[in-house]
Amino acid sequence: MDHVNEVALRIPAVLLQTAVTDSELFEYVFGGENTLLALSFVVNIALAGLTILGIVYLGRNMTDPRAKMIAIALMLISVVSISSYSGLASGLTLSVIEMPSAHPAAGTTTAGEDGVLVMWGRYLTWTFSTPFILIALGMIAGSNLTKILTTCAFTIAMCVTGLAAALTTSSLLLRWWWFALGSVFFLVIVYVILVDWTAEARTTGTADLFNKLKILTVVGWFGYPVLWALGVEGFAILNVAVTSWGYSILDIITKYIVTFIAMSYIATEPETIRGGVDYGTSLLRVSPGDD
Ligand code: RET
Repeated sequence: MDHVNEVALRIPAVLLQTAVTDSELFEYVFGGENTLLALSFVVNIALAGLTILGIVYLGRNMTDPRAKMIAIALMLISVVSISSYSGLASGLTLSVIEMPSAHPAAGTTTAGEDGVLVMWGRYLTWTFSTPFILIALGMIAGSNLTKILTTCAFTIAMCVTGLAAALTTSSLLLRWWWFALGSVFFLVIVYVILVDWTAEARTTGTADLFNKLKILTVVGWFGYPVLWALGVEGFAILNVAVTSWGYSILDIITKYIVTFIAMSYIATEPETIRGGVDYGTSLLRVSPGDD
């Protein structure tokens, strides 16, 4: 029984490494001393909202189901984003976490607690936003379901390992091990984009658009692991506000700019994008001559 009590007492300590509450974190971000950090969240909430409205406006006359599906995938990127940044701004997906003793940021205090501010909500929500970027890109290239789902699965794996890297406190080596695993998963995605989809887009006739999106995506996406390594989670060369702005700027490029470039092409429903009225139908159509 004593053992059970002991375990029960330890659970909250393990789950809540920190005693800082959501409202204290909210106060820390919006209390006036971290305006830069607060702005990195607020600007993205506004941009995600504007992007959703922009898609609705640009897509108002669309009729083709395939073109619409790409537009919906693009919209979902910003739907996830606005929710993600709301989570960060409210303090819900922020934590103060003590780094392992060998970590360069070990011994730091944040909001009166030992530890660094970890924006773990970012890694969690990329798990949901990045698949929509890849669905849109893969469909624009005219790729097949196998390749699109492969990249989706690998991006989910990459983001979850990034989350694990950020939250691991037991060992510095394990933090970098997670990071290395995530980087390998990332290379699978880069390969599919640069090799398979580039070739497919040429055949489909969307190479012009795809190549623009590809450069923004591949270059932009490489920025994330670099920031992770330079920021508080990694070598702690950049402070939290600069790291956060780094991610926010990368998000602006890889999400909103990519969305508007793609949307302005798709909204005109060119032949290369259209799937026809029956595209993806769930109804088995029987023609009159069949009976
Ligand atoms: C992590 C750490 C583990 C190794 C690698 C990473 C890559 C992250 C990337 C994120 C892209 C996010 C986007 C979000 C848009 O909503 C997880 C930082 C390689 C590429 C595009």
